[in-house]
Amino acid sequence: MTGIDQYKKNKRSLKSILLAGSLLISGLLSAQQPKVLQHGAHRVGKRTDVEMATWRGYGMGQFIHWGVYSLFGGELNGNYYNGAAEWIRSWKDMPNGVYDSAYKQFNPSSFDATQWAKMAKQMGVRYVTFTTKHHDGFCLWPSKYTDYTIANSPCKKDIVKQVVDAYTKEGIDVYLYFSIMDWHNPDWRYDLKTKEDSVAFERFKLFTKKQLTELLQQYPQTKGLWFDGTWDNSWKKSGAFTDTLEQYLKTLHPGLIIGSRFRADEFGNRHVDATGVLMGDYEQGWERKIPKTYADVHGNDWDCVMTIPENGWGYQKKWLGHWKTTNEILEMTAQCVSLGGNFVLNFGPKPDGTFRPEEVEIAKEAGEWMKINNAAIYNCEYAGWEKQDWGYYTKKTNENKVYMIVFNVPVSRSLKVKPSKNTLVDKAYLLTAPGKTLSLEKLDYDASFIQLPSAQYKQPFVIVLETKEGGEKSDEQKAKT
Ligand code: FHN
Repeated sequence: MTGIDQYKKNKRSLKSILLAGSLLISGLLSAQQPKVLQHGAHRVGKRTDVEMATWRGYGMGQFIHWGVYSLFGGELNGNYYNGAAEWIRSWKDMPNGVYDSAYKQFNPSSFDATQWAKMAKQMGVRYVTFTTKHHDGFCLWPSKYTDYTIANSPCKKDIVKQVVDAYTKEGIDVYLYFSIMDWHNPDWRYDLKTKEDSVAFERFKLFTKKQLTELLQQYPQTKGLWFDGTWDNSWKKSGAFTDTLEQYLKTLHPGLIIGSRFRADEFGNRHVDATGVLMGDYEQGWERKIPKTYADVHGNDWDCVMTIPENGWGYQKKWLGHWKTTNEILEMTAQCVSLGGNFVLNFGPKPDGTFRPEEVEIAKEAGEWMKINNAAIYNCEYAGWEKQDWGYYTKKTNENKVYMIVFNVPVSRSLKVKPSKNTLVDKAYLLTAPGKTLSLEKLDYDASFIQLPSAQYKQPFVIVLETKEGGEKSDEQKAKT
């Protein structure tokens, strides 16, 4: 290489270093100066009011999907729909008009909202989310703004009112599910590509506002709205409207809780705005999945909604494949609460208004467990302790109590307990035997073993750890090898 070549090479590398440096600096600067959004999140961090504190403490909830789709139960002419049964209207084999006139057969002769609410109460759920209108657009309340409602079915009863009243009477808080996407309304658009689309969608937005206002005015006990069907471009292009509407609904109904599925910002971002802040009172993206670690929830409130079969929210005549056992459901509940979230289990009542026997059984078994162990689920939060293989820690909010919800007993019966920094375990005992202290065998770093009494552990169980502040942490003693 000549001296000139060497000089050019050095110049080139200097240039690329300078370019990389300036890109880095401008990147850092723009990261420090978030975009100013007009319709982004209006709060950073969790809500601190009493309504949200109640929501946070629920632990376990129930979801109910019920509507015209239940009549089909995922079946059309002997074929089973290979997808969620409540989507059957969109099945290519569904003849035009068949679904939309099926409501004329919706007559749930055995529907008894009080029985539903009592089953939920016995199961131990503390809130319910009920489908007032799913994607098919059929309203389970007699809405003034469309004819496609329960009032025009042979049922005629205001189902939403009955559910709201019955659950409220049992002390279970009610949240109303509402699909923005509405396959029945001619003004609904997936996207806004023409002037005509925009004009129709303006009408649709007004219709939506009126229906939501109607729901909140007719069912004032409602604690929150659970939105769905907000993923299409038409809604994403309506960021300003979603923002104004959310604020309007909250003014109408102070304390109202709305998750992150509702809003879009002015750039069409959903859930999280262009600056990375959650839009909504809690993260609503955990559908049929649970975060693995606390870091995954980004400091937000959240809940997980889960089906009993693998997929399918509305009634399915046949549950194909695996469906969850009560112990799996309890484990998911424990996992969610241990990561600071609520767990919500879905039920899909039959067209006659009764639940399938599997659902009744799960509600009963889960309730029996919750009756004994609910202290580890209600008003509990992330404990901040290192997860161990035996199960999940939950911490009672504002108390010095940590619960171990044990699902896997090792053959040694030794359960490792490793508290968070500056926390010591004062006392350990089984939730069912508070008078009998379990001894803690100290390990040579800041952990202990609890040796379980010899017994057959057939069900998940709870150990209470009374804690106190203190204890300097030492690093795990590693042998020098
Ligand atoms: O498409 C719906 C589905 O049918 C069901 O209602 C679930 C419940 O979370 N939400 C939608 C998919 O995200």
